[in-house]
Formats: sequence, C-alpha cells, structure tokens
Amino acid sequence: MEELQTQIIKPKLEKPKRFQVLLLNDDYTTMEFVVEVLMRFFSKNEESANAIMIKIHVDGEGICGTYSHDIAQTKVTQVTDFARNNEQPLMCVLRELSN
Ligand code: TYC
Repeated sequence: MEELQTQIIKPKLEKPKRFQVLLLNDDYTTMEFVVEVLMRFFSKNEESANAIMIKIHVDGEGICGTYSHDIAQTKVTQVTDFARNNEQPLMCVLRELSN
C-alpha cells in the first residue's frame, strides 16, 4: 500500500529590512545648508526642514527618512557628494532598523 505524505511548508519570506538616513551635527556646516539638504533630498518643506535641523543641532543627530537599503544608500551618497562639492563637512549615515 502506498503511503501518502503531507508536509506543512512554512513561507520563507523575510520582512524587508528598512534603513534610516540620519544627519549628524558638526560645528562647521551652516544651518542654511542643512535646511537646503533636507528640502532638496528629503522633500521637506521649509518649516519641517528647520525643525529637523534644530533638532540635529541640539541632540547631535536627526532622522531624515526611512527607506529600503538601495534608496537609503543613494540618499547618503547624494547628500555627501552635494556637501563636499559645497565645501561642507556634513555627515550623512545609514542606520538599520530592527524588524
Ligand atoms: N551645528 C551647526 C552650526 O551651528 C549646524 C548644523 C546642524 C550642522 C545640523 C550639521 O547636521 C547638522 N552651524
């Protein structure tokens, strides 16, 4: 007699990782430049760009947005290139979020 086998298959899909893009405070980048970055690369309006910039200035860091790895890494590269081309030492980094 043939044996009938059944198996329960667990879906092996991982939840996609998300990454925050952060700006770090420093003593030299101008406040106007940080506001410009937040509006140009993170689509903030002037009011929320100002609020985020002040938060970074006070706390040392601030979140610009949360993205897939590809998009987050592209933002970091674009912001860093833009800062260096304008002689600003602004630091932009990724932080992986725990799922
Ligand atoms: N601390 C800077 C200043 O006083 C302003 C600044 C804000 C720099 C945010 C970087 O990510 C930054 N000119």
